[in-house]
Amino acid sequence: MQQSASTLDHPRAVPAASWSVDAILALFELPFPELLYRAQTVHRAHFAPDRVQLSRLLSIKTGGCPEDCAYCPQSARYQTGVQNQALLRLQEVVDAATKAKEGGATRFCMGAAWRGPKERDLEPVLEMVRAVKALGMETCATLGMLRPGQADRLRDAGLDYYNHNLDTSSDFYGEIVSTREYEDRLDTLRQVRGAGINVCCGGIVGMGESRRQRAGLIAQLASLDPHPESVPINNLVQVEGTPLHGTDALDPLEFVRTIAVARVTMPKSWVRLSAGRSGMSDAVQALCFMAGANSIFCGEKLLTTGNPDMDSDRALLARLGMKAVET
Ligand code: SAM
Ligand code: DTB
Ligand code: SF4
Repeated sequence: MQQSASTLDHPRAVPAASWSVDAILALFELPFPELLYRAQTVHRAHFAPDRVQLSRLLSIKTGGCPEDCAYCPQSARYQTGVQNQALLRLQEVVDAATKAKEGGATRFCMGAAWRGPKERDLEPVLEMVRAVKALGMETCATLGMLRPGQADRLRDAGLDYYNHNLDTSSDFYGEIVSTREYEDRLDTLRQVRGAGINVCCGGIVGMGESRRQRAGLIAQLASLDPHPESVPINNLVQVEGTPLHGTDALDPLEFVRTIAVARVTMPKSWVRLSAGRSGMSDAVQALCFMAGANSIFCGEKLLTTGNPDMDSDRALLARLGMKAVET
């Protein structure tokens, strides 16, 4: 069995099937019906095909980020009109989580525009995690790179998931981010896994990468051992002022293929149809579910950009005869 150099080294790790970039590229190149058939077959072996998990995002600290991620409206380097907002107060977070739970979300994900949490930032976030957990929701945080010991403290506070994306393939990464290395991302993922926190890790497509580079991203994700429990696949949300604004949009069917390839290569992971849904037709979203997506972000806002509101998602799921996962 081929193991990639970046395979996570953790005692709970079980050997995963190995996928080379070429093998994944070959999946991308299958006739569309064949690829969807394979993805459906894998999906149905592990999940009910009519169920969707709902996660809700909240930006707990917005804008003014020192990093230079070319897609991100929250980088201090780009003029995007995003209003900077210091860390929210605990009660604001609890109120948002309560509302999210009432709306049917089972997981609440707190995002901060940091390179990584400073020591003085972590304590208030731990309180937020404790409070959201106490509401009976799954907790998730995405705070940037973690330093040794920080993941353990998040786990002890009750953090169920940590989101940290690889974003793209290692050979395209340098075009997108210069302020941190790919290896830094893998290191944070090791710390999360090492603390026993579930890993939420995916990427963004539609950033001008090639199909081979999309295959490279999926290969890297599928080489994580064990696979991430959640795999968010984001379609770039183009925000004016960011360097990637004006990039040629990805063919929606190529987005569906990316979802299908993620499903085939990571059979037991929750694959999330993530950012970019506002720009997608209902029919494309339905194809994503057919391709094995079984999770979405719900509610009218992601972190700083828009997302379909709960009413339109309820209507879409009803039209498709699909149901939200409860707890
Ligand atoms: N600052 C932390 C970090 O970068 O790890 C956490 C928040 S950051 C906004 C979380 C993720 O959101 C990024 O890794 C990226 O994958 C995704 N993201 C940010 N801007 C996006 C955009 N315009 N379109 C799609 N996904 C985006
Ligand atoms: C993920 O993969 N996508 C989410 C979440 N993890 C943190 C973020 C999407 C952000 C889209 C742009 C914005 O709203 O600022
Ligand atoms: Fe900062 Fe995260 Fe945005 Fe990068 S993706 S600029 S680290 S908030």
